[in-house]
Amino acid sequence: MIIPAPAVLEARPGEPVALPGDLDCARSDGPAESYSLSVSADGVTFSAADDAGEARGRATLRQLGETSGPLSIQDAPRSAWRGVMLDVARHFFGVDEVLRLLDLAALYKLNVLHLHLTDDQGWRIEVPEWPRLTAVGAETAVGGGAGGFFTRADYDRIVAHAATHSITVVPEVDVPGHVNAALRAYPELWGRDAPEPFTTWSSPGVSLDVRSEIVLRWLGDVVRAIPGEHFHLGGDEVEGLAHEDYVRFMWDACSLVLEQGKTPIVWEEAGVAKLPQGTIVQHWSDAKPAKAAADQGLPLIMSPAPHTYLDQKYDDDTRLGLTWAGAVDVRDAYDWDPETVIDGADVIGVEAALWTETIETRADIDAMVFPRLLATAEVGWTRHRSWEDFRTRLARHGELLDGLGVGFHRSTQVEWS
Ligand code: TNX
Repeated sequence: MIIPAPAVLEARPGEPVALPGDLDCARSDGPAESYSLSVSADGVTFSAADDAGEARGRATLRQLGETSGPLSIQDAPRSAWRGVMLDVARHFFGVDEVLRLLDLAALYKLNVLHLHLTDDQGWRIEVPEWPRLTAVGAETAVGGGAGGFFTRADYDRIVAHAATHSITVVPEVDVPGHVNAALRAYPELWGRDAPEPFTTWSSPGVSLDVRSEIVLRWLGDVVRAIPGEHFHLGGDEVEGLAHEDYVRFMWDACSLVLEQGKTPIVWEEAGVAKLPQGTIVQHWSDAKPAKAAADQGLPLIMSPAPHTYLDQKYDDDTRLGLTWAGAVDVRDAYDWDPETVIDGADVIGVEAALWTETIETRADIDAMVFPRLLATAEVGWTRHRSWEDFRTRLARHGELLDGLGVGFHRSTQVEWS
């Protein structure tokens, strides 16, 4: 039997065959991230096109457990971008929490961790030339908590651990809005007195003074200080800037990132601006600017809130989370097609997003991320999908997640075993 494996596997029936934990992997031809796995009474063979394919194959083996029935899998992802975003700005989560999330994301073959590193409520990454960003900007969080930040060594540890799973880390520094923490540290970035700390939900609507020459110099230092192939510039929910200033700034900021040899990413709002080719746009809520980006020929990452926002409640009884995008239960997270959301878009993949206005602890993360992230992972991994089939497979993954100490949400849409 040849099966393209789903992201969420079930063991196949048949005579059990032991799966060695330290199976060697050969290199073979095939698309990026592809692998082949064959299990029969004669033994187990495993090959992959590249390191990432080997990592995806090992994820499959881990899901299968110690034994399996006979199977022959030839597997490759549908989408090149399969991400999860963690907002460490509203509430800070340290290196251990991030490494744990990476391990869990890898088990379901995700390949991108997007860290939302800055927002009104906190600045979470060290920038050597601008020390007050962390000395002052990191000391706040939603609810008045202690805040915190990643040193460069911390960030390097995250990137190195992600690399062991062939996962790419994408840093986001949100500009020109969502910058209250940065303005407290360096009020010259808006040319007024330092604002009061902002520690509730939503946003005070402050913005950089994008006409000031200091701003692009500052941004250049920030982009240079954070390693990575990509740099996410935010660009969402900007208030108090003239349209012409906003669009010119987004062009300039994307160009600056490109000049540093990195790929710029922006939230969909920036699609109203003319953006340099090479920029990636992330859809989350409003089809109109996303479509404007697609019409410029720019590729899209799909994070539509009603399907991928992990900070939205599952249903009326969910203790945590927001409700502005409506309830997002497991079926909502699974039963949608990224290619039909924005007409004519070049969709490079999907990303689920955990905003953390209401999220404070590991238990909170677990309850909101799992099991919905498994649904997004499968949407990104394969076109061969059926909700009924998924919910049956997912039921058995409850045991796997339990065994890993993941306090997932027992959605009533799944008959957990
Ligand atoms: C909208 S999604 C935001 C975030 C909030 C989130 C809450 C996006 C680009 N902006 O700042 O945290 O809603 O659901």
